[in-house]
Amino acid sequence: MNKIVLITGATSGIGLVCTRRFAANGDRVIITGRNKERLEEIRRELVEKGARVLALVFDVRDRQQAKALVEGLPAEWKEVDVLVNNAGLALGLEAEYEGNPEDWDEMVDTNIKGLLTMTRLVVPGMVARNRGHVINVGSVAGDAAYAGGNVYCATKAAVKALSDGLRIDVADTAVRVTNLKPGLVETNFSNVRFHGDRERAAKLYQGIKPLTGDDIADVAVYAANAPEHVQIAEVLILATHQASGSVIVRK
Ligand code: NDP
Ligand code: 8X3
Repeated sequence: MNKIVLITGATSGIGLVCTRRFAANGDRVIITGRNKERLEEIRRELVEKGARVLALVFDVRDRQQAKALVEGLPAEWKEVDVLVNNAGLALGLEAEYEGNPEDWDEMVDTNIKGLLTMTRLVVPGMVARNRGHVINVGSVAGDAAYAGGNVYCATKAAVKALSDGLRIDVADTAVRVTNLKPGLVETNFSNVRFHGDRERAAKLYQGIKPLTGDDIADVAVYAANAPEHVQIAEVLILATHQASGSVIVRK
């Protein structure tokens, strides 16, 4: 059955590929992000291919704006079936005692509080309809800290706890909760992490074949289309030569 899928951070990387894949599947997609022009380009590209796409421009850290836009969805877009909580970022790779408090705030506000805001806005409708699916993009970084990962790893450990907590809270309904935990995926992630130092970012993906957004979207689309009695609760997806957050074999 075709679904309504709301994806945060749909302008780049994993969120963008998930958008394309769900749209190609015939699902209606609500794409959200901060970059109005990019969202409009993506919307137009997909609509030209026959997809049904609605764009909402907001920062997940802005709770009032998120609330106004989600509550103001047109009636035919209101019944969101799948929420992909993807918007997120890492900033810096410094030791915890040398980190930048502004970077900490942005990671916590986006990766934890933004995800919670979206969950709070969308899941009550799912519970009322006794139908729905929340796909949180966690990370291998949430399984164990790695050098310099400190606050980012903590935010992704929080995504694990929030996914597990929500799964308990909706266990008496047909709503499903998935925590997708990718390892190294080549996206804009490391450019953002290193504040635009593209050379440093590129080095991370040298000597190893990293995952792509498609590898993650494969699992998201599979989980969203699994039979109703099947809940893909948590998936760790790693490149073949990555064994954990800190063990990556480059050749
Ligand atoms: P990208 O940088 O390519 O994409 C991140 C997306 O999140 C962008 O669309 C970005 O929008 C959006 N975003 C960031 N902050 C906000 C905000 N405050 N409000 C709304 N949107 C925001 O990285 P990825 O695709 O790799 O990252 C997607 C998710 O995957 C993140 O949660 C990340 O932690 C997670 N992840 C990534 C891995 C990787 O190796 N790449 C591995 C494991 C998990 P904008 O362009 O406006 O900044
Ligand atoms: C992104 C993967 O290993 O760079 O969450 O933290 S990692």
